[in-house]
Amino acid sequence: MTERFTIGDSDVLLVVDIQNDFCPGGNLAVPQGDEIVPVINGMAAKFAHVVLTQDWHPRGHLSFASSHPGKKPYETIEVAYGTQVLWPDHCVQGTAGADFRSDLKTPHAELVLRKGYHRDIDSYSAFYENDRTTRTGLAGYLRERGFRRVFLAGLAFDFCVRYSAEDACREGFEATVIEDACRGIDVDGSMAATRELFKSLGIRCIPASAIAAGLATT
Ligand code: VGL
Ligand code: ZN
Repeated sequence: MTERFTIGDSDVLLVVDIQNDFCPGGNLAVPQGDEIVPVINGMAAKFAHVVLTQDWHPRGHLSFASSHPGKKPYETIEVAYGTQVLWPDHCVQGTAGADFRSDLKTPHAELVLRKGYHRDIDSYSAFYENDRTTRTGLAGYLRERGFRRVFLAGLAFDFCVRYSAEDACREGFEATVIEDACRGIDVDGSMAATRELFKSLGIRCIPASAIAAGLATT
């Protein structure tokens, strides 16, 4: 039986990129991305503290294949900070694709953390941009708020959830991924690589059913 996690005041749910463009019908649709919204809604109600991330790119962002003549989505290029996967244009600031899904019900979310707004740096992680040195400020925020455990859910399992979980761990938080509250893209074996990485870092993957509301949130 899976261990149960009783949620209290030092726990935060990090809901990653539940935006129209990452769901069916969107520009960078994650297969079945919409299916996790009700799972997240149910789980979020058990957390007193919820933080949302929002992928938030300017037009002409370096991660867009359309910014590189002759390149197609899912090809890679070498940029100043290493290899970058090229994506269809997505989550452009102020567009409907960048909006949160209208069925996401997290009215008590305390922070919306936007990322990916530097034109020349992508940002999968909610903590560090893809140069792996520019900080988003989230670690400082979570520390100031006194959180110790970070539970992660959202899109995509093998990109933004993966890097956010890894960095939460690197920043000294206990990171746990709610696996049935995530869906992945799977570019070039990225799903399997993510599972391996989580194993090697001691990041647990648990089902949403293992989350129990504690006294603090009832
Ligand atoms: C994401 C690719 C590009 C994600 C964001 O949210 O996982 N993936 N931008
Ligand atoms: Zn993006």
